[in-house]
Amino acid sequence: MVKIDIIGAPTAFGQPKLGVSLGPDAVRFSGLEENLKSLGHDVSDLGNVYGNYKTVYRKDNVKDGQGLINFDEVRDFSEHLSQAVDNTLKNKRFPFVIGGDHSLSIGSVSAVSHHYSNLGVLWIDAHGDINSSDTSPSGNIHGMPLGVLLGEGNEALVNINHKGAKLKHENIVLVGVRDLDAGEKAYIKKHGIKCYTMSDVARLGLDTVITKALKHLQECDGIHLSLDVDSLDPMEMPGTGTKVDGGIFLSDMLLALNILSKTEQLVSADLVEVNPLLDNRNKTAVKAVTLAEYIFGQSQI
Ligand code: HAR
Ligand code: MN
Ligand code: MN
Ligand code: MN
Repeated sequence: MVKIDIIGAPTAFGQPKLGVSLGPDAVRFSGLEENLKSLGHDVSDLGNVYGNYKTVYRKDNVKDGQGLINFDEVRDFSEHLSQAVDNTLKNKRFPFVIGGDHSLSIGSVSAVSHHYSNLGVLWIDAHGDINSSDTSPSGNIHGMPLGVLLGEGNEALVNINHKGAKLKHENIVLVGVRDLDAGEKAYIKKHGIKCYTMSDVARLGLDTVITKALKHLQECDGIHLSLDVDSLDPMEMPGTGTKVDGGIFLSDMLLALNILSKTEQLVSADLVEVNPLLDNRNKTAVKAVTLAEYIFGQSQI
């Protein structure tokens, strides 16, 4: 039995497409809390986190001097989310953060890293999200959370929750990536970051990849899962903002999550980038709930 706090993180400030701020409610309305409860967990939905701004999105996405889009809003939201995640961990509960765009992981992981000094992160995504304000081609902060958490680029983002880098390069594993910018490729190579691309997944199988990833993180005192729904194939998950063909299929992902759910090291998770306005009859949110069930131990028999 896991004591789970569902934390809605409806931020859309990290990217330009409207609708991802509706993600948490679409996932709730698809049965998230009820289904996790019926697996035997103690589940509490804490509602959504909001920052000091009146909205969680902007129609005009404004670049600041450093080329960061909606920087003030992202920083503010991240601080608020990190406080919520901190509280959940202080209460000895599992923060399950539902997005919202992937910039939210700056706030969630920053808080988790304050409680685990050797935190590992399993980042399942079509993208690397390891740009910084220096390397980003777009200025969209949802392409930068891992860069920020590694201490790169804009200092105010790096210092969210507490000062300095939150993760070690050797404690990250990327899985499912198939759309990396040139700067991201160079950074991953330079720092020797463990990265299983979609080609690796095709060759080895996702179950083997996850088993290898867990082996890589075996010395970590906790593991955070950051699951971007665009890691799955767009045929499975149409309701997301940056689709990339050639992704993971649901059956393979469920098998991998089943393996992951068995490790005692898993301490927190994000499920991000569900955008109901881009979806086909809410099927992305419905499948997101299935992913959630498997993260918390659902199996097929
Ligand atoms: N790498 C590109 C950028 O930094 C696109 C990032 C898209 N990111 C996400 N999150 N959807 O995974 O702008
Ligand atoms: Mn992402
Ligand atoms: Mn803290
Ligand atoms: Mn992505």
